[in-house]
Amino acid sequence: MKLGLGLYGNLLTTDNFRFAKQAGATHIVAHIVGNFNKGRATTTSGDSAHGFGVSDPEEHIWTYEGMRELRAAINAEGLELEAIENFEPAHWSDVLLDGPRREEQMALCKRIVRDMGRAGIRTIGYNFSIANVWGRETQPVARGGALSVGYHDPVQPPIPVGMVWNMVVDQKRFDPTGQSGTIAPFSHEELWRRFERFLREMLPVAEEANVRLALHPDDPPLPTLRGTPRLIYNADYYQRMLDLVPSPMNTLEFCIGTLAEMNDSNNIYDVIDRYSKTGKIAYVHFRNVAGKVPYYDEMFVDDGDVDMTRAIEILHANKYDGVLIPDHTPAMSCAAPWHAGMAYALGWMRGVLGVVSRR
Ligand SMILES: [Mn+2]
Repeated sequence: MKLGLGLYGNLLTTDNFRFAKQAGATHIVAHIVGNFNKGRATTTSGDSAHGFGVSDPEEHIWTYEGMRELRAAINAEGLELEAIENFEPAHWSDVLLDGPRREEQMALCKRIVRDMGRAGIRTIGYNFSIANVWGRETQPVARGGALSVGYHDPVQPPIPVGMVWNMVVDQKRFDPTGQSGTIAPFSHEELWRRFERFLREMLPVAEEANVRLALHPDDPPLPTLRGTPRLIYNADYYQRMLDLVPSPMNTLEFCIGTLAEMNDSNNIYDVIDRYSKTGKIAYVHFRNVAGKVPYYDEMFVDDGDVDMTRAIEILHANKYDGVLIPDHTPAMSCAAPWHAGMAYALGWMRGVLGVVSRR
């Protein structure tokens, strides 16, 4: 297994590539959407009215040149770019909503996947979600009073028009009060129908480009959020997704934290065992939690409900050979809260990986 670090857009700097290398990582996952791209939030759910901010479909990073430059900058520090994470909501809002610009947006998403292949980036993580991550609050709930995010069953206002994936995709139509209209509820089967259509059109392009589409489960994993259905809120639905359109490029962005938050009948160790045996895990979000929806908090890697050493042992036993990244971590009380949290998680993971890999 390989150790990676996920970096938000504003953190994709030479210093942070060196930080990752110094902490023992060999791979980078670039998460390049949202407020994260603008030097603001790194651990919260963003502003309650505006979510993660305005989605800008024109960012240079989404061009072939932008991707090639990003990969070259990472390679220059002796690291590999493992994946880009998430399409910009403005790239595919009408794919998610089945809106009038769907065809044009599908063409754009296909262009991005083709350009990723040309630039030598082999994986795009994505989350086929209308509401995305929403409703978490930051509190001093992790060990030693470390600030961490959690979900505590908040009241769920409907999503205003002009917002998708917890970002503003249409500033002209967006009204944060929702008085100009909200996204109407629709069925889970309709969401699966949209998702299947997306996969059937995208996977042939992904196969040709040799780029894996890696699906993140819905976080928080509730059946509905803000009145809209969720796709992967029960671990069994990952199998439904793999069976829906079989393809070597139809893969999982396997988020152990989200899977552990699921209030389903599955045991997290069985879930890790079952899916690592399929060979369909593109990469792993390695994160611990306490609780399940609708009440949970994110914890330090060695301090939640999940025995993360056992998680690594299962992955190793099933010959998973991909990348693990820490996902989020609580922020540590010091001058560099995010970096300290990540260095702690990376060091812990590297130690356990070293021991387990000798068995
Ligand atoms: Mn995750």
